Amino acid sequence: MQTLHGKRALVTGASAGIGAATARALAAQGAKVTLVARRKDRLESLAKELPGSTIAVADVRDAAALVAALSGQEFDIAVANAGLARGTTSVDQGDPGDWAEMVDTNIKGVLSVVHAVLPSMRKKGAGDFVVLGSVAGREVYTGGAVYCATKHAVKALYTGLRLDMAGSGVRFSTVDPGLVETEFSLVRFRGDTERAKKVYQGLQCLRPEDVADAILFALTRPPHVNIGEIVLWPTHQASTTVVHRTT
Ligand code: 8X3
Repeated sequence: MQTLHGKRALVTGASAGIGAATARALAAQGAKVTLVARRKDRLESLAKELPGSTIAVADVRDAAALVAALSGQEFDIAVANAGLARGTTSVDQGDPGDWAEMVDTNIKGVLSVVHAVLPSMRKKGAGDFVVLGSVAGREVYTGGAVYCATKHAVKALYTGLRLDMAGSGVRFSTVDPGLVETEFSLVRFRGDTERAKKVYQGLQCLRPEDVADAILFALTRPPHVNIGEIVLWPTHQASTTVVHRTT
């Protein structure tokens, strides 16, 4: 097992959910974490908890802004976590604004991290690049066409990065969770708490910490081992549409 002590890590979408849990897990292992998100107040309060961490307020949809916010920093680890879903309407009735937000955040957001960190990792001949995929990148469900398309794209980017960077010394991983209880559904349903609650009702979902734990597993393998793909489900979720609920 590799130690993360003193490693410089970047986590996007660090203000909540899987991103915040990952930042905590990395910091607990001694990494110095740069927390990236749009919500400065949330980043500041998390940074207070995590010794050695710094914040970079940026929207991952803007690659130039992310590079500027990181002001020439180099990283050993990057976790491209920022992502979101909007709505579950049939694709023919979808809102182009929602599509743009999902495509720009979920796909371009990963590319922004690529742009900001990979050149220096390649130069160094080492690094860990983790993308947050989803089981939605492996299946498509009714009402999820565009979100699922973005997560399929994330999987394609992960595969393409491995191919393009073969021999570089950089390891690539995709961590693809099923239902995780976070603000994800609240964001998807634009603050409709009742609707968001129903997604998780009667099911012991994954916790953000479970996903952070999977990321940590990949990052702490010996240098010759690249954990490529981790898919994790709640025990009572068999597919994106088959979920056993107790109520
Ligand atoms: C989130 C999982 O099944 O809600 O990426 O799309 S799902």
